[in-house]
Amino acid sequence: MTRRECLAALAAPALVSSEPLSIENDPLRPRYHFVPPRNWMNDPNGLVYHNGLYHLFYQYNPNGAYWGDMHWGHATSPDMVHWTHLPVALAPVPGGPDKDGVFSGCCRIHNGVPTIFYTGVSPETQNIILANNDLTSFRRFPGNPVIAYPPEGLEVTAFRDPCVWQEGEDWMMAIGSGRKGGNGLVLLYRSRDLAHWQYLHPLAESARAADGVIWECPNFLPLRPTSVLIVSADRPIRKPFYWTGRYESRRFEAKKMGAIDDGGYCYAPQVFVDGKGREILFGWIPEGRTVAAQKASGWAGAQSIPRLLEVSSAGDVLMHPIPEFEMLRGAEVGDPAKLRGDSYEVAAEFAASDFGQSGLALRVSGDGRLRTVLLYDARTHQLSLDRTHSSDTKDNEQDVRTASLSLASGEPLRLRVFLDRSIIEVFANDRVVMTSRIYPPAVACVGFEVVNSPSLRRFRAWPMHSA
Ligand code: DQQ
Repeated sequence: MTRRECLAALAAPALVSSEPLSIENDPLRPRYHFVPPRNWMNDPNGLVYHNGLYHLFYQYNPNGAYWGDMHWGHATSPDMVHWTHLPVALAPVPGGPDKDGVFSGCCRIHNGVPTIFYTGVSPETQNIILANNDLTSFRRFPGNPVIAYPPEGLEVTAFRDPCVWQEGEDWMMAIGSGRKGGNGLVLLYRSRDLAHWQYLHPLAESARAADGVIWECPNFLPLRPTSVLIVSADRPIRKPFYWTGRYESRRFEAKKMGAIDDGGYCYAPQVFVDGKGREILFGWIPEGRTVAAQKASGWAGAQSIPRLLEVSSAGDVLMHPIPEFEMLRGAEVGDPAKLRGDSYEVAAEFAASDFGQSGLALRVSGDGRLRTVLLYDARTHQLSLDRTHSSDTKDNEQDVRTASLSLASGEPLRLRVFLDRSIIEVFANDRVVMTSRIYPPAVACVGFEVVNSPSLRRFRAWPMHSA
């Protein structure tokens, strides 16, 4: 090897190898976001903190890296950062109310017993499972399905994804739905004993088809003084939204609407209360490449960095990456010119008053041709994530996504960016989040640049260790 070849080899990431591509050495597979050992994953399910451990269940296809034959995968963690994979928790039971799939749902602790509420597909019905104390064995409730049909007289396009909470002596359940020929809808039920459920009325309903003809995976947080409803709007868009408003006498008066994520790659989020009493959101990060590429890679889907939710006095939902992820930070890099790689966190602050467009370019190729660009335009108040030159192949989704972000007078632009090989998660001023996927050639694209560096006021970065 010549000295030049030797230096080139040292500068390149360790993944340059002649080994055949496998899940273990796949340079696009995230290193610190949760991913199952193999195959397809979508929605987070049954999030719960019990007996000192976090349990993450998830929609899982054990047959391959494509959607279908829905099971619940399972993992546990002491900190929501490091996970231990456990055997598949729930599988469809032939002849049962979930024979065609165990769809999404939640887990609550009822009289000390972890109790799972989920949608069985046969078609869609609501069902209950009781788990043992460490959530490793599961007993189906003999009275399943506890809700066998949508409300009488209501023609719906979906009836799934129960979200359950307690109100005094009553249990409440919100179910994702949509009116046939109409718009997204969340149905509200109540029960005293979990076995018998009475339909009350819609908890919320979309006024326009543009906000989704089906509202999947509702999450309702009956907080005081401001309650939060989150839904994943399906068709014509696929996007999670929130509404904040007042919840009185079991009626929700929605006042303000906002996006949970504007990047296009966070869907079906689920919120739960963690061991510290915090409201935490996990979202499914889908792939942005062809099904053939997913199948070839042997895995598809990741979970977002858990987000800590907060409702501002103005009724906005603020989102922060949980501080636990800071434990993965390596040695700090203070000079942007020295940052390289495919896996890091950046915290950058730009002065708002003296710039037009500012931002960051990630995964830049040696020749500068390939790059993913995050840009804020102070004149249009738009944050944009440009993937049109993220990779060479047209097999990957390539577009520019934008989000509105108005800064108050004197407020700097504060960006927290988490890059994890093919995942980018951007938190801007804690009120806009954009999650995206990119598939650049691994070795070539490890460069980083600041766009309009004179406006940069603070910069810190850390390579991230694998979780
Ligand atoms: N995913 C599940 C459904 C849910 C959808 C099926 C949202 O329960 O509505 O895999 O991604």
